[in-house]
Amino acid sequence: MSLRFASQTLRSNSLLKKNSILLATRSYSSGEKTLKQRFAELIPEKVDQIKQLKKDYGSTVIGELTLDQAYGGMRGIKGLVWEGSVLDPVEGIRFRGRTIPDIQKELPKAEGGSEPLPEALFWLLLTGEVPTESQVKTLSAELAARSQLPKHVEELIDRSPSHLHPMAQFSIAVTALESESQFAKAYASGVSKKDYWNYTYEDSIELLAKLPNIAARIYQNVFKDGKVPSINKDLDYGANLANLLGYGSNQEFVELIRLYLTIHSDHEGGNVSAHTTHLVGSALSSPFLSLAAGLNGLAGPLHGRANQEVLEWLFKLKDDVKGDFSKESIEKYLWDTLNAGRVVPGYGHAVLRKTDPRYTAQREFALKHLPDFDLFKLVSTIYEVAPEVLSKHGKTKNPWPNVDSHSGVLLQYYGLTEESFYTVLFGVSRAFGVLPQLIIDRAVGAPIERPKSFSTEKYIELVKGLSNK
Ligand SMILES: CC(C)(COP(=O)(O)OP(=O)(O)OC[C@H]1O[C@@H](n2cnc3c(N)ncnc32)[C@H](O)[C@@H]1OP(=O)(O)O)[C@@H](O)C(=O)NCCC(=O)NCCS
Ligand SMILES: *[C@@H]1O[C@H](CO)[C@@H](O)[C@H](O)[C@H]1NC(C)=O
Ligand SMILES: CC(=O)N[C@H]1CO[C@H](CO)[C@@H](O)[C@@H]1O
Repeated sequence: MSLRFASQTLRSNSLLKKNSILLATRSYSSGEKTLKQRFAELIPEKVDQIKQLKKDYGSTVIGELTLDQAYGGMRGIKGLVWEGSVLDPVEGIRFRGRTIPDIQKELPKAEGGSEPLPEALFWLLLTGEVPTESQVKTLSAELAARSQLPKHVEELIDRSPSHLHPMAQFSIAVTALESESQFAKAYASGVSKKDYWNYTYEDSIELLAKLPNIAARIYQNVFKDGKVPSINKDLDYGANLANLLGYGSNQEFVELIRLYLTIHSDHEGGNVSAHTTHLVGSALSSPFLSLAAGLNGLAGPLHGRANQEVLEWLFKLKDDVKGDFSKESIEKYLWDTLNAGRVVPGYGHAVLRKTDPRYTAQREFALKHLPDFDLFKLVSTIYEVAPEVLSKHGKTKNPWPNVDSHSGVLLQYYGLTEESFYTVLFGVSRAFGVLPQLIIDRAVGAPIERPKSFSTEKYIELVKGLSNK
């Protein structure tokens, strides 16, 4: 064993010890199972279920594949496994079988709050079970306790120039957390495959715990005076994030953040950010490296950045109609957009074929808390007009609004007006959706991912051969 290797192993052992002591004290404080204990109990069932399924149906044909799909962004090809959520074109997303209204009703809430706690959703996505209030409290406390950033990560963020897009800073900071990876250390010390999930779990919690400090440090550096408040160990995740951003004194905003983090978390496994995180993880890169890769995808304008674009479009509309917010005037603006060959941002979807329930949840939040806000009224009028215009236009398969057409307006109302930061909030939320699958992947021994590719010449050969038959 080389010296470097030996010292790495030594360090990792002491780290692990420190951590298991922490966990032991924590499970003392509540008689109930911790998330990690509950997940450990559930794994064997899942492993057996998959083993049996493969044994019984392993060679069953589950779909066909056309050449168009190979060239068309692989739409509709079944080839990924994702336990947390399934998207129905009409009904929208279900998290472990539950719709958004279901989880708003069933998941534990903060005292006095009415929106679900995102850490409760994390529990649900990982186990399929709704946690009790005290189980969520224990998880919130653990996340707060592990929130502090290593010095070198703080320094990296502080040294980033303010013209570097917040998403690029976010990705750099998450990548640099690799120094803390228990998974990387455990792997290097040669732990058994069946223990991979244990360290993936620890890294995932560590990562989630540190995201509020990363996001807030970027926000405060780029847009404010660079001072980041401290985490309050008695608060839930959403309340802490709101505090760190500087909006924690407004309880409505805190509620919005809880809702926002919950509904932006997961939208099946084929989404760029979800798929990328899962793919990079399949090479046994740590959760830090895997999530950072996913965040780089989320930064793209066709994906997470669309919420920024909706807002820019709305502001232009506002200028353009000069105070005339009648349906007629908005209808004209919509046609102007379409006739200029541009898309109506926030409308349309690759899979959905009706109003996105994530849009509806945000609309209901607005109706409750900000019914008279002019930007909200504008968004509402567009909702009355746009589907008909888009249907008449006849191109899009889905004339209904998606999640991004509403999220920015809510943040604007509470004064978080810096659009270029919005995708960072989206990224914090996405971590709640993609990390559970990463833990499950390691627990069930998911292999490295490696689909088959051909060159165009090879595809020509293939289709000619097939159509001659
Ligand atoms: C979400 C989106 C990328 C899905 O793309 P898709 O799966 O290719 O959508 P469709 O199959 O319905 O597209 C068919 C046609 O309708 C057009 N179309 C789709 N949504 C449209 C919209 N909101 N406004 C105008 N035209 C639209 C497409 O550009 C495409 O035109 P083309 O044939 O000239 O290329 C697309 O609807 C879009 O660009 N929406 C606006 C941006 C947005 O809101 N993004 C956030 C996504 S959550
Ligand atoms: C995870 O690893 C630690 C350190 O090796 C060990 O103490 C703990 O028992 C493991 N937990 C599980 C659930 O395997
Ligand atoms: C194609 C697809 O499913 N796109 C989704 C990817 O993720 C964003 C954020 O959840 C969704 O809004 C898109 O609909």
